[in-house]
This record gives sequence, C-alpha cells and structure tokens, in this order.
Amino acid sequence: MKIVFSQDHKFQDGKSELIDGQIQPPVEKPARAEQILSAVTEARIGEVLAPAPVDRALLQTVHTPAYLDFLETAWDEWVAAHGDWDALPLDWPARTFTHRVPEAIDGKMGYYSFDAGTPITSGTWRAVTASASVAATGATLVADGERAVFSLCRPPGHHAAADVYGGYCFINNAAVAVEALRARGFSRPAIIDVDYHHGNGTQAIFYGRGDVFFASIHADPRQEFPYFLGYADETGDGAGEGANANFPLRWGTGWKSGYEEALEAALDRIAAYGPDVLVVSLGADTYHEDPISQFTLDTDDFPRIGEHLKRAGLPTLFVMEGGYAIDALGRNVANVLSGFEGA
Ligand code: SP5
Ligand code: ZN
Repeated sequence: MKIVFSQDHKFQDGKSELIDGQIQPPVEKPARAEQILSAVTEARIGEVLAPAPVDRALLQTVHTPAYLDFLETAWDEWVAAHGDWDALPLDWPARTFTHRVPEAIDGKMGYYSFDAGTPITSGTWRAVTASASVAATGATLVADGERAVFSLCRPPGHHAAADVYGGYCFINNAAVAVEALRARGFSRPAIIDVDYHHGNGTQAIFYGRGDVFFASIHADPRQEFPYFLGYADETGDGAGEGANANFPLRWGTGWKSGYEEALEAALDRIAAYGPDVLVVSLGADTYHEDPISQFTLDTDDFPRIGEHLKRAGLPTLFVMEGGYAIDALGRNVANVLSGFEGA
C-alpha cells in the first residue's frame, strides 16, 4: 500500500510536557515518525509519497475558524507574553466558570485546550497543517481507487475536537480525511479507532451526525486519559443516535483477554452500519511495553489487527495516531499494515 509522509512533522519538537507532576521531555517526539518510516520502508509496505498542501476550507469542515486562527497565532502571542519557551496552559474554564474567550494568551490557551501535556511551539502550526495534509492526500489516493493507504501523520489528531486541543493533538487528521472522502463522493464513512486512548475529539466532531460512524476500542476512561469521555453508554445524539460505539477495556487487557473480542464487536457494528469506506485511527500504544499505557498486546498481535480490518472488505485509509515505545513502534505499525496486506 502507498504511504504518505511529510518531513515537516519534525517542526513539532517540544521541550516539555507536564506528566505525573513533573515537567518532562515530551513522549510525543519526532523520533516516533522516523522510526515508523524506517520500519515501513524496511518491511516494503509500499512507495512513500509527499502530500499536497491542505486547503483551509477543508480544515474548516472540521475545526472552527476562530480555533484555527488561535492555533496559527498562539506561538507569537505566547512569545510576546513570556518569551521563547514551550507554551503550556495552566488555567481552564471548569464548572462554575463562564465560557468567554479572554484576550490574554494564557486565557485563550485554557479556553481551547483540555490538558497541559500538549506544548505549542514555534513549529506547531507548520507541523500540524503538514500532518493534516498527509491525511487529506491519503484520502485523495483512496478516492482515486487505492485499496488501502497509510497516512503517516505526526502530530496525531484523534484527541482534537472542533475547537479543542490536547493529548498531543491539534488538528483531527482522521476527521479531515473523512471530510475529504465525503467531498469525493463517499457517503457513509466509518472510523475505527484502535489507539489505546479514547478518540474523544473524533467522537465529539461526529457525535450529532448519522452520516459518519465512529467506533473506538480503548482503555476504560474510569482508569485512563482522557477520563471524561469514552464510556460505553455514549451512543450518539440526535441524528447521530446509534452511530457511535465505545468499547472501553480495563488496564491489563491483552489479545486473548478481551482485545480480539472487542475488535470483532466493533467491526460487527461497523458492518451493520453499511459503510462505503473505512478510516482507521491507528495507535500502537496498546503494546505491552508502551511507557504511558496499560494494555498487553505483543508484537505478534499487531498483524492480527490488520487481518481483522482487512475482513471488513472496504477501501481503507490508515491514519497514524499514538504509540510511544520507540524501539518497537515501527515494527508494530508495519505489522498491522503487513497483516492487512497479507490477509
Ligand atoms: C495520541 C495519543 O496517544 N495521546 C495520548 C496522550 C496521553 N497523555 C496523558 C498521559 C498520561 C500518562 N499517565 C501515565 C504515565 C505513566 N508514568
Ligand atoms: Zn494514544
């Protein structure tokens, strides 16, 4: 399968994230994409193509104009206020507060974010628009008739909602891909999110709509980030009722202890929806050695994910999300893709 990749991912290279009460070097770093690229090249998954630039109009089918303006200008406003250091929010409009947009950059960052683990840097806007272009170009290739394409996106996207960033995500690449596919005539896209964390942003973007199905298999939000979305009783709203399916699993879940069963159940729900194209939010942070995650999949389990996805029998776009066990990340991702190709 063809691979879409942009070197511009490297412009998102933060100095710090707040994790476990400490300011630490970011878990989400450029070496991730480099490892994945070298592993898929070594595994001969397919030709690597550069993306075409993404249109602002396409981004605005997913995100609000005010949010995109904020992301584009946040770094300059932050530097003017505080100097040249990663921009991290510190205050949020929790219950009891208004939801006005303040003038101060710190207030705007709190308004538009949901965690302090996602630094805005000098290169964030360039990297996140490149990542979205990788997703959009992958969608174009699928619309042009490719059976499957891998959009090697970085930064990831599935935690980002219409006007909220967090979880290392700024622009929701999978949602951008869905809108690009819809613009090319697909009318019933389904998304399956196999990242370890719930795809809260993607769910929120499509929650009120019946024309896009969203299924997510992830760590139980009672135990795990993002904590406040991803429960099994979230089934969609209004026209979207029945078009959202969450499969939360407990810490420690492995292939035979719940993961395969949930994957089959999610794919059954997708088949019942009757989609015409599949977008896979592909995270490899389900791996047992992932430094921030608590599932127990092994390297040999990842091809099985690809095999199950292939059986859906749909044109398929893989969009890269999380995965932080840097030494095994590339192999685990390549294994999903080769499992898909071989099935
Ligand atoms: C795209 C993606 O995978 N984003 C994940 C963002 C997770 N951020 C919160 C991490 C909290 C980790 N807590 C456990 C740390 C173990 N020392
Ligand atoms: Zn994740």
